[in-house]
Amino acid sequence: MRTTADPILQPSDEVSAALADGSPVVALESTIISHGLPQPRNLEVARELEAVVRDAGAVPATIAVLDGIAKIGLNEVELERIATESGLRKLGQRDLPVAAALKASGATTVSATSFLAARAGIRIFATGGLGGVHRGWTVEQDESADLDTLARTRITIVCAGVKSILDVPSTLQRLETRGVTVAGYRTDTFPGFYLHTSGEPIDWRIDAPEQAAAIMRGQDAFGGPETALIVANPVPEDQQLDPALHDRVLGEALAAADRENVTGQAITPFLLDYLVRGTGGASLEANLAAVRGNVALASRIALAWAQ
Ligand code: PSU
Ligand code: MN
Repeated sequence: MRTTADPILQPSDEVSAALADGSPVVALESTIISHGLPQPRNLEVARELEAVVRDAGAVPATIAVLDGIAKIGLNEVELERIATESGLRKLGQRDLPVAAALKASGATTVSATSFLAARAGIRIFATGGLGGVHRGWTVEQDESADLDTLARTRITIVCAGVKSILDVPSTLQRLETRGVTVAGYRTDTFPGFYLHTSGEPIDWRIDAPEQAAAIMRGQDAFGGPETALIVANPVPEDQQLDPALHDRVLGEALAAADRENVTGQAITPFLLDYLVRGTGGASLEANLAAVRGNVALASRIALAWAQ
């Protein structure tokens, strides 16, 4: 039996030390590793992303739940479990207490990772693309829990926008309604995940990591609801997925999901996997380019924030 004295939230020694002395820390999620990328590439990527953070002079904190404990910062063995263990759950924020109670293991989505990072005292988090409002939401009501968590969690999330499998304009509208701050990084339009741009305009543009840190200080100075800051960082144009190929394969993927009745938590991994296969791996390269860029930028913001 776990007693109340047992910590349910366990930062690694390295992360604890960095947080204690105010050194820059960047949170990384694990669902992208376990459910968003194919094996064996996913383990390489998990290691590579941590290396990008370290090279920038910050400490990586990959977050996951292992045997009921929310781990903030994984060691090599734990990272390998996330990448290779079969039957690993995909945990949103609402799943965390259940996983803890049942001593289950799972990868954390943006919603669960943001929540846990903020609880642990980490302010900056990098991922690929956020979840959001799904196409067909008027009927299915499928909207990622990522959005709700970002509306009540003080975290800065660097991402290449929201996944292009989603209804992007409706997602932007939800972010506006829920009061989530959005700034484009060196762009005036919202990025399109695999694509450099979604074509949707955004209101604010920043051009330096220090500006992101200044916005964060502004959030704290104003106080009020603990909302997130989304720093929307596009994949470089020369590394994006070919837009015509993207549109064609995404159309097929959406039709296949419909035909096979894929719903709920399974839909995002299904579509991403379909795109990887349908583009001969090109979507994977674009996804990775986006994530790498986001992790690098998040590290620079973490350095500016730690000043
Ligand atoms: N970014 C990626 N690949 C991913 C994800 C993000 O490049 O697989 C994951 C994140 O964990 C995000 C989740 O929270 O997809 C969204 O899932 P859903 O639509 O079921 O909320
Ligand atoms: Mn969903």
